[in-house]
Amino acid sequence: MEKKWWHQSVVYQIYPKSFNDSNGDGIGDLQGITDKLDYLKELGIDVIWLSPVYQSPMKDNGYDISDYHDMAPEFGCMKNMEELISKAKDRNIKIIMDLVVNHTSDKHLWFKEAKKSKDSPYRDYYIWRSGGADGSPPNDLKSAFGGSAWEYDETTEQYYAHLFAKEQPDLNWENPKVRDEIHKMMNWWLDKGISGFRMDVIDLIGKEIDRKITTNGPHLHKYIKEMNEATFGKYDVLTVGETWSATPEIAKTYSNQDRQELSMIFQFEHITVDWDEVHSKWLPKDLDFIKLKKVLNKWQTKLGNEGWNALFWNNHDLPRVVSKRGNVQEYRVESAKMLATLLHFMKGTPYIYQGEEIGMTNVKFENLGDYDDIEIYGFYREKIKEGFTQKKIMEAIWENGRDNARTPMQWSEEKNAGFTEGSPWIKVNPNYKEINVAKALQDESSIFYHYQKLIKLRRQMEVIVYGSFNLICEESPNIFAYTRTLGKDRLLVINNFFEQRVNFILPKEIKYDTCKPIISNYSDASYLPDYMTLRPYESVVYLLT
Ligand code: TEU
Ligand code: CA
Repeated sequence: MEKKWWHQSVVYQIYPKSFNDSNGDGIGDLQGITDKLDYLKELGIDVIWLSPVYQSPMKDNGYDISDYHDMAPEFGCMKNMEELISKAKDRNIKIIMDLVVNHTSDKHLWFKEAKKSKDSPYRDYYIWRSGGADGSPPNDLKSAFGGSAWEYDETTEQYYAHLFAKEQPDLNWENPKVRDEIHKMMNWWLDKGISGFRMDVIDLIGKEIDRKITTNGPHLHKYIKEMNEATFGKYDVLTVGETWSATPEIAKTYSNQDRQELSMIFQFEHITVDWDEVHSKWLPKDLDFIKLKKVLNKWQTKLGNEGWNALFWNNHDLPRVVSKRGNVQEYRVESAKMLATLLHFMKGTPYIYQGEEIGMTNVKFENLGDYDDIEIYGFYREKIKEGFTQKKIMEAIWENGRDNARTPMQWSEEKNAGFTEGSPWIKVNPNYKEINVAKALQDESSIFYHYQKLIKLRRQMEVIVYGSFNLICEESPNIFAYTRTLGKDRLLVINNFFEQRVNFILPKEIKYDTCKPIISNYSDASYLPDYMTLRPYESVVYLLT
């Protein structure tokens, strides 16, 4: 496997609407991001993944794009974007853009034209079908946000397909003109100096809608290969596909260097491990910890030299990990650091989602009206229809709703957490006086400095990047421990995943001459790993030689 710059990098995801508002309109913006570059430099990250900043009616906060070549005016203008790219570059920070091309907004010029008549030159940019004899939709495919995946259009008396909201019509990737337009647009952005793309639901673009095949469709890899050849293959960039349906075998088809497709993908098996078959994420089962270990172990060991992992706990669609898997009552700091260490010492490229580095938590709004997310409202409507109680639905939203990740970034204990001078588009988490960046920067034992140290260590130690992974204590119901080995260097990573104290006994086959703890989440970590009692969420990493 050829070494790449992005093997060594740490990526930071920004959700622009919620990051930092520079002009007091209550909405985060590009200038606001530029203003915080020094903060990100201090954290030490190498790459920013910007969630969509393109022109958009914002039905899905920018994942519904109406113009790929211009910025959303609430975020700023092209000059702000160019300045962000160049000021980031001055600090050695690269920018990757969100590429949302499974669908556009219904307000995109292509769709507005396509709707006008069956003869429109843009008609075949989208997926149109006639209904059944009784007027019913072409088939029973469902939208991810609730209801049918087909919307009837009066003008031409046909349905169009939308796997997400009806305002997000799916592009017809079978049309070579569509692929060509997308390639041109991607090259236009690459020429502006961006360093890659995060590809939204890219596993859907090879779909065959009539056969109800959506993920991993027969044309998928042909389209990705073609895209690589026509666009980013000529540049030294990072590409990461969002692929909810990936298994390790599938991951290799994307990220094996010999195949010339993508750098890596986001897989979600460690996220969906507790999802319920019927209600997916909304009414999860209890976590099966052994299963979680098995899943991550599988991903760590199966790719070998034929692929590369993306490592993450959080993104803009997921609840905050410290709320989900940690303990926000008594052990917020300890558990946030443990989760960070566990992830950052695995093999792959780590992604940090804004606010994760200060241990931001889920939010609990009592009124449905305080939520904004289109998915939350779709879920609410559907479950009311199914007869669920209001209480049950609200609890599901508190635990798993996407707005948990989208409350404003908590910068300080000032008004609106220092996010805006005006009134924020979504309420700030009331815990901002306790949890904020200013406070974290003043406290050398904060979660922030733990992340900073993890990033520094990755840069200093090749074993973190390339060492082989070996899970130990597999059967332990409490401990998540593993080793990483490269040449003479071996890392021993020990994490108590829970609150109960538990004994760790070093497996006999692990021998060492010298031993040095390199990072931990209690100030007085043990100096020898041979036998110890792990405290709540205790996490410690040793370098053994
Ligand atoms: O998400 C893909 C997706 O499948 C989500 O609906 C996901 O299942 C859900 O959010 C899990 O909580 C991507 C984007 O990341 C998301 O923000 C967009 O809404 C969606 O695509 C449509 O573009
Ligand atoms: Ca603003």
